[in-house]
Parts: sequence; C-alpha cells; structure tokens
Amino acid sequence: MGFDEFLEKDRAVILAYDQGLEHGPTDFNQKNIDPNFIMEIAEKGHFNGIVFQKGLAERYYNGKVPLILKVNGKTNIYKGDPMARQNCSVEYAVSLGAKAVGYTIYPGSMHESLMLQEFGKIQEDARKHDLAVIVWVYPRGEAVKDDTAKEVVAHAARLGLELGADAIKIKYTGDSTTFSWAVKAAGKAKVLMSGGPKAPTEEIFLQQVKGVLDAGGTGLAVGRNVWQHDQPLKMASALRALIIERKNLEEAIKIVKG
Ligand code: FBP
Repeated sequence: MGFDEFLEKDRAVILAYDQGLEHGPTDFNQKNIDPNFIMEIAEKGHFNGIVFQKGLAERYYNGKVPLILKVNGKTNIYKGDPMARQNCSVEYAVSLGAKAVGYTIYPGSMHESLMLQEFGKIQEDARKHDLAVIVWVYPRGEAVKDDTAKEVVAHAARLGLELGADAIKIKYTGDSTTFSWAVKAAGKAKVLMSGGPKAPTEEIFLQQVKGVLDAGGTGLAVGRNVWQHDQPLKMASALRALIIERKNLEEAIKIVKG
C-alpha cells in the first residue's frame, strides 16, 4: 500500500495529461495533442508517474512509467457547481496496468457529498488491489472566494488525509510559509502541487515549485507547464534537478534556459 512506487529520494515529479477531457483540445498544439508525444516526454524526461484517463491508457500507455489512472473527470462546459463522477472502475484501472488511481473532489460544490461518498468506495477498492490513491482536491463553488487562501488549501489537504489518500494534489498558496500549513495539515499523506495554466515565465513556475519543496511538499503533478513548453525535456530536467536532485533554483533555471 502507499505511494512508494512513485517516490524517488522521497520526492515525485508526475506528468498530468487529462486536460483534453477537462478543457477540450484548446490546451493543445499540433505536437502535444498526440498522446504518444506525451508518453515520450514522460519516459525520456524520467517522470515518476503519468496521469491518463482510461481511453488514453488503453491506446497509448507503454508501461515504461508508472501509471496513475484518473477514474473521474468532467468538462468545463457546464459552469455550475462542479461534479465529476467515476468513469472507470478500480478493477479496470488495475487491468490497464495502473499503480495508482486518481480522483478529483470539489469541496464547496453543492455536489461535494456525492464525490466524498464515491471516493470512499474507490479508496477501499484501491486498498484491496494494493494501488496507491491520489486525490485532486480543488475547493470550488459560490462559498469559495479564494481557492488559494491559506485555510482553504490547508482544508483541501486535510480532507485528503482524512479520506485516506496517499497523496494529495492541491493548488499552491503563493508562498512557502502558508503552504507549509497545508503540508502540516496533510500529515502522513504526501503533498503534490497542481500546476495550472502555463506560468508567464519559467522562473515564476520554478519559484513556485521551490516554495512547495521549502514547505515540505513532495513534488508536483503538472501538465501544461511541461508539455506546452517549447522544450518539454528541458523543463523536465530542470524539475528533476530541483525536486529530486535537490539542486538550487538558479541551477534549475540555468538548465531550462540552457
Ligand atoms: P495542469 O498542470 O495542466 O494545470 O494540470 C493539472 C490538473 O489538475 C489536470 O490534472 C487537470 O486536467 C487540470 O489541472 C484541471 O484544471 P482545472 O480544473 O483548474 O480546469
């Protein structure tokens, strides 16, 4: 049980590629619309895991990087309270070669109780199959005024711990001091930063990553900041340098710009 499969020197750099379902192909260009291109980045960039929905796993997963099968998802077409129901069983995730399942919960949505309940069953199924459990926790809805506020992000982290996740993917608060409260709230569960749209500069993105690590975070599970980069493998090397090899920020920036 647990997240060990995804850890390298106690850290993890995970590539997420479920944005096609979530956002549609607007995030993509001629290259990164092809899941084979992403699989290649995951492999050559030595990522510790790749996140796919089941359709991509069925047709493109090559077994070279540990698979995290996302078992729920939603589009961004409907703008009301978010709800993402399960679309793949844990058993089917196992048959596709997954070493973990991923599930998104939107606390604050009027549908949160359904997601909490559904996740409860998935977590137990995952334990039976010895899969790790990664939960994306994105507070959303009318009551959530600021989804990166210290207490909101810490609540997201705590929710993941209390529901039995091995790793919790949350948004960065903007500085390492406030983020460290979320890491504390996550207890023994690992904390991964969620990326968001491509940052205006590489420095800004890598600074955020550094903040997460300084706060005690384990790493990240991001997509656009890697595969929308002109040279995704350079960004991958910079992330590995910073996160796994514990190089400093200046060295990581030099790598991505080199
Ligand atoms: P990015 O690094 O590209 O933001 O990916 C992280 C992620 O959690 C994806 O797994 C997911 O598709 C996306 O963000 C959802 O983003 P949002 O709900 O903010 O539109």
